[in-house]
Amino acid sequence: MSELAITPLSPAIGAIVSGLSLAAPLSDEHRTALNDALLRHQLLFFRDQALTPEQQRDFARQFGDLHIHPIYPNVPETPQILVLDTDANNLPDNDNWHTDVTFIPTPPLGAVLAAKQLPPTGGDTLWASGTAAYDALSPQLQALLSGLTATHDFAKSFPASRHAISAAGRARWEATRAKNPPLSHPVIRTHPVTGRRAIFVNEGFTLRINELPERESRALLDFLYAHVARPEFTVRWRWQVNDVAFWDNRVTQHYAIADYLPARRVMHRATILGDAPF
Ligand SMILES: O=C(O)CCC(=O)C(=O)O
Ligand SMILES: [Fe+2]
Repeated sequence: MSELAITPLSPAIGAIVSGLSLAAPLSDEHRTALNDALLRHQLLFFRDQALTPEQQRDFARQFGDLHIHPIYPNVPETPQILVLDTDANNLPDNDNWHTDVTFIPTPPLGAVLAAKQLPPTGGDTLWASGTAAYDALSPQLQALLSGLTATHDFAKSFPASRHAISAAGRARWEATRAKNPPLSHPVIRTHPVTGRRAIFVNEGFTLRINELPERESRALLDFLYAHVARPEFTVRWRWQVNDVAFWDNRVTQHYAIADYLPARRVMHRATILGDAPF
């Protein structure tokens, strides 16, 4: 068995893993080691992984069942692989802090993102640790937040104005809307494995804190969004082609910087289903 080297990128979040090809099935030892590293660092990077869509799907599947995104396009023969192919004609829309797919009752456990084509410069991605951000709050605010729930809505990040233009787009959007009515998640979630607590509201999908008047909800959400994004809790990744990122989506948020237009940037994502937040 090859030796894995795991090099942290910051105290709060992120590590680089070397000594492993993701293209072949993992040994039990390597799968366990990656799982442990993911729980510890919340975000893992791998260099020089020229994965086919099938290999990326099969890698991700070793950690759980995969989600098929209702709106984003996918690789037709491998629908579990979502394609983010952006340029001046298809503008990026992930330049906001978000946790993926919190508009379903069981948001993803994690995601595996591969860089396929990159702009000459720009197009970095940032991640933030919701546990580090939670830990840094005062006990008083932690206690206040712990009893609260928030509404999340798919349409906040996938508005009809962008996704319901063509007839086919409108039909898909309407069906997705009907299947995914706004729902509630706890504002603070407990990681099901580590037991650590994390801020679990995000600018991408969260509409409001249910138990508070709108003005208080707005002020508190704005504070939490700014707090999670403090540099102390984040890491910024400068991609190379064939880099792969694997993040724990239960306790992190991310932001894809949209500074590279009109150049093109192509990413492939596999999304691993999770369980109901508590
Ligand atoms: O393109 C990126 O770097 C990340 C996009 C994103 O938000 C995602 O893949 O979930
Ligand atoms: Fe995302």
